Amino acid sequence: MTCNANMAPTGDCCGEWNDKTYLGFDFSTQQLKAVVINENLEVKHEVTVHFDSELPEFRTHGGVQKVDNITVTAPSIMWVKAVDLVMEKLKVTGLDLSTVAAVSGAGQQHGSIYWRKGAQKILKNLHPDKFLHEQLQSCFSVRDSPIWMDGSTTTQCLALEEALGGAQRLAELTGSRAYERFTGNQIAKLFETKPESYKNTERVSLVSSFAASLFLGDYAAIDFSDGSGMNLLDIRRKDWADECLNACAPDLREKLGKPVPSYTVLGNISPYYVERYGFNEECKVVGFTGDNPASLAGMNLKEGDVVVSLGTSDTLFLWLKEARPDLEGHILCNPVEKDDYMALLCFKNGSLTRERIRNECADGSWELFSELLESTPRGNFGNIGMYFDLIEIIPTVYGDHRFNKNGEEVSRFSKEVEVRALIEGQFLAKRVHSENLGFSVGPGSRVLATGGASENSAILQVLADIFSTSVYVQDVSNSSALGSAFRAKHGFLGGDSTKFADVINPVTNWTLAATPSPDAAEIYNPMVERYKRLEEKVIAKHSSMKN
Ligand code: ADP
Ligand code: XUL
Repeated sequence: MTCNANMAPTGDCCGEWNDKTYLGFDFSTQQLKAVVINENLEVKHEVTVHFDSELPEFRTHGGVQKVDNITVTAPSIMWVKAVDLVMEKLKVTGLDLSTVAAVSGAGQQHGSIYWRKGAQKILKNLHPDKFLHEQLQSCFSVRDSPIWMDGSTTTQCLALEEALGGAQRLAELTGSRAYERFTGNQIAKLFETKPESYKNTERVSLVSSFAASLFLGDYAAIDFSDGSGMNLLDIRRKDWADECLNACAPDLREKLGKPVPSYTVLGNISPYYVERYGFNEECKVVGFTGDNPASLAGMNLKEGDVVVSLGTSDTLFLWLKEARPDLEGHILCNPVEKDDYMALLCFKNGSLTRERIRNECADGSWELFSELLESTPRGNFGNIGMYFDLIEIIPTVYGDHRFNKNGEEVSRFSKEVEVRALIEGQFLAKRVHSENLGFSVGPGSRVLATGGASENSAILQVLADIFSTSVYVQDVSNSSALGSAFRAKHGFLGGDSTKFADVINPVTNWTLAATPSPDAAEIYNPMVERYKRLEEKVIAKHSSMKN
């Protein structure tokens, strides 16, 4: 009997698959991560490929190339080479790849890859005796993919909002007003500035659907959830909005392909992996999605939970039953329940800014950084700082701004005050902007922390204090790759017909990491108000510099 993705994987249908495993990837900004789980959702293997250090030939810094202050890209072929490397590493773990029943994955959101005419044919005919990167070298009509950190499409954003009758209308339709990093605006810029490259493009992928294509050996569909980060998808009808497509570039519907629910089984894994790595030919490829949606899937949320992800970007998100888009923040289709949504706030200056201040104040050591943070009192003697290495998303401001207890701008803080000002400033901003959107973290709710910096307990203490609520972490801080492995199993079991919550029901892997200090609310409630006023000052200063 052949194994069918829509059948429950009992021993009858998959006799040879008694010890099934599921493989989840995360093509994040700085690295490619892979997580393997077993039927009981226990993590059996984790491997990573760090772009800067393991693929130095691409000369990335933090996984990206900063072309100028606003233009940020990553070489598409670097991600392909990372797949070659990650597969070799998975082999070395001793994992029997024939046990993998399904593969899924996540990608940094918004980034776009431009496959040149003829690339599909190459993808469909991969030779198992060669690395992928040797074969796909010439498949891109644009060598460097614009990524989520890019802020170079303001002109296109204004044009899109105008074409749609205003920012609110665009937000109502697509879940967000126009944002520079959103893919429709990036495509519009390519069409305007490099029309030949656009013309030579057979397919535009997101990082997620691009990565899925590498496993499928064919162009993979964009999923609804990551597709919601493009300013192109009607998030209620779940189809491309023609008004948006037409405002961005010609023939776009054809170049994007039909979007699908995130849990769709896209097909069997490419014969390339069967022959080269010994995968089962029935292994399924389940739709890949964005890293934030995949992270939501990895976290087994309860009503009222707020996730704070502290990766390269800092994000804050929660599960929503209904979509009520606003001018700030994003509403995305939910990656696991087709009628639900998720709300997302993204802050560009996350871990890389923390690393900069760590290098300036703590000799590059997280340990020393944490000691400095803990050596200063909550409220930081009234000092407040805001640090933006790249133009921030909310609000669109830039540079370092330090204020003393009287609200006067100062040029320097001592090292320990600087470290606390950075961490408090970052979390005050998250609280202010999430409250602006109407998310209130009450006593009954939990903050769930994930991402690289969630390993730092001193940072989590500040988070608990500023939100006045307990903070929990998972055993695996890498919730996007884990969520992708869960989604692989969900898709394998039939996606639409199987409730995701039932698939991940056994998972209760949350540990209490920090509880708010007794005086936290008394200190931080007034500080939130001060932060709002100081942020307005910074916004005013920024706009007077622009004019
Ligand atoms: P991404 O998924 O965006 O590539 P990660 O979630 O893997 O990013 O987070 C990577 C970041 O985690 C690094 O840039 C680093 O700054 C941060 N990080 C790792 N360990 C610590 C720590 N102990 N304290 C604070 N930040 C940390
Ligand atoms: C979300 C966003 C980032 C990227 C990279 O809107 O731009 O979080 O997904 O992680």
